[in-house]
Amino acid sequence: MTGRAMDAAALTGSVLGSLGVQHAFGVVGSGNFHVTNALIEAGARFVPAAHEAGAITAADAYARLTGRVGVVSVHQGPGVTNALTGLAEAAKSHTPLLLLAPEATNPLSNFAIDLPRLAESVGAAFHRLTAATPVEDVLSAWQLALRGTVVLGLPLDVQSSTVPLPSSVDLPFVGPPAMPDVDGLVAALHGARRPVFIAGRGAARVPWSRRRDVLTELADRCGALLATSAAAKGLFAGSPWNLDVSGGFASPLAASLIAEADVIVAWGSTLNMWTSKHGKLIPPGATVVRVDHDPVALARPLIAPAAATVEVCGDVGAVAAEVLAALSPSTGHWRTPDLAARLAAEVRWRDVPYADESTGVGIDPRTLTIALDDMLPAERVVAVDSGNFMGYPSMFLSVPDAAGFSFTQAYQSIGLGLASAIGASFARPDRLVVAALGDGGFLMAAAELTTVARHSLPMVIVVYNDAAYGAEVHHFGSSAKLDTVRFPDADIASIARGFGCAGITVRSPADLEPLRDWLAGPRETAIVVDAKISSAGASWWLEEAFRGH
Ligand SMILES: Cc1ncc(C[n+]2csc(CCOP(=O)(O)OP(=O)(O)O)c2C)c(N)n1
Ligand SMILES: [Mg+2]
Repeated sequence: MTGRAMDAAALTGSVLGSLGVQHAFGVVGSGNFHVTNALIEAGARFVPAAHEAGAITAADAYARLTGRVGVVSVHQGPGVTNALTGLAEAAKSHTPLLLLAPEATNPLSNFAIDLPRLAESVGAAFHRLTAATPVEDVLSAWQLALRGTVVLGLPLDVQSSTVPLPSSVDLPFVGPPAMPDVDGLVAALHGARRPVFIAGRGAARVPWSRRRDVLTELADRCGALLATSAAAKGLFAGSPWNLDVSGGFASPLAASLIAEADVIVAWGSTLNMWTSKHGKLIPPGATVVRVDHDPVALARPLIAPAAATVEVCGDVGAVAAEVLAALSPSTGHWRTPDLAARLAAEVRWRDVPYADESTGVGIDPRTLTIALDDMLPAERVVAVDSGNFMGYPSMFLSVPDAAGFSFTQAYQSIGLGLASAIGASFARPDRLVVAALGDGGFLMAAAELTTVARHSLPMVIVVYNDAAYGAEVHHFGSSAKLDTVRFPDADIASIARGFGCAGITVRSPADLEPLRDWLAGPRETAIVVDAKISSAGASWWLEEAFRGH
């Protein structure tokens, strides 16, 4: 910051720049023109998106994968409301995210909306820039954003007012939380014969490597098997005791082992209906311990009755380290050589035998995904949209670690996957980003191919194309009138080429050869794989989810 006075818009951008913002995503209009330019001047790279929905979801994924606050800059009124679905997803995922939202505070303005209530309605915090204390306002919003999703209202009149620069700023000091009582957890693990750890979003937050290490060590100490929620997929990748995802995406062996647990410790996971398979993976005789830094998460009732429950409110890594120090090694556990061999042979979905339903016109999505798993480099980030197809990439593609998976599914919106992959590309330029989308979700967000092409993002975009809103087709069944959810086939490869990406059509594994060529380099543009899939029936995880509703 230089000079002794500047307008509040420039000051806002400058303060954010000095906080170390490296990337900001958005769509520029008159209301955020100055603040965005000030951010750029302060050193941030601005990524213009085609639509605010894309901008905010890219920032959300960027934040999840880097641990930095995702910064989004939009125009007032429609710019903000266009970002609303992504804002809800971020808020429900507790993503550290700051939405710079210009405000027309004159109620007679055609742009006027009730921004505080709008933010509140989707679970985001709200803070407003004032002319009196602009630096404190930005810093307070930033502090809030380090812990969750925040809308920073930037009233247009405040933005243009000249504000003095303060010589110093006082902010409250937030100390580390006190260590909770871990005796109940130590006792549960001490007596456990078949413990299972299920790590969720709270454990997989960046920086997750220390949490992963201490959880793995603690699991070794007490002989626990390791699993994650879908959102935390990859956290225990490489461990011979990794069961991968718990819940509807669990392989038969993983599900049967979790259902045999006598102690389940949920680390930063609420064990919601997805992770617990509607409670079926919580054995009635088990003790369930939930460890979470968020008291609100712990206050949620457990989805199924358990023999005993313990709640520990504290940082997952710190609690695990405390328990590790207190727990003596266990003798009676289920980590036998026999189980290790079974896990190595059967726990991955791709090793479970199936009857290939490829028809020549459409490829079996399992066959497609296994072929992709073989072809794509291991160092990858997989971003998955929502829909009937979503289990295939989540279950049949492996990822190297928790930074290898971007799962924007807390609000169950379709259409977020492509933007999530865009954010991942900026977060992890060192990895190949793979977007896995349904045709419906792709077409909802296809405008963001402009962003992909504009930034020459070398990603692989796989569209599981069944020419339908497959989830809805399967939800209502063949007896229903389904004209509203079935469509003529769209030539998505041509659409992709129109945006300047490469596009290929795939009906059999042999059709993937151009992808192999593309992977060999130089990967100058993204490649879109329009995979025409055979889809005789609903995916088994979805059938189960529908039964559960
Ligand atoms: C924004 C939004 N609109 C509508 C829905 C309802 N919905 C859930 S799944 C789905 C179909 C998705 O179709 P597609 O992306 O092709 O995936 P598929 O189910 O066919 O695999 C729809 C419309 C939703 N979840 N989100
Ligand atoms: Mg579809």
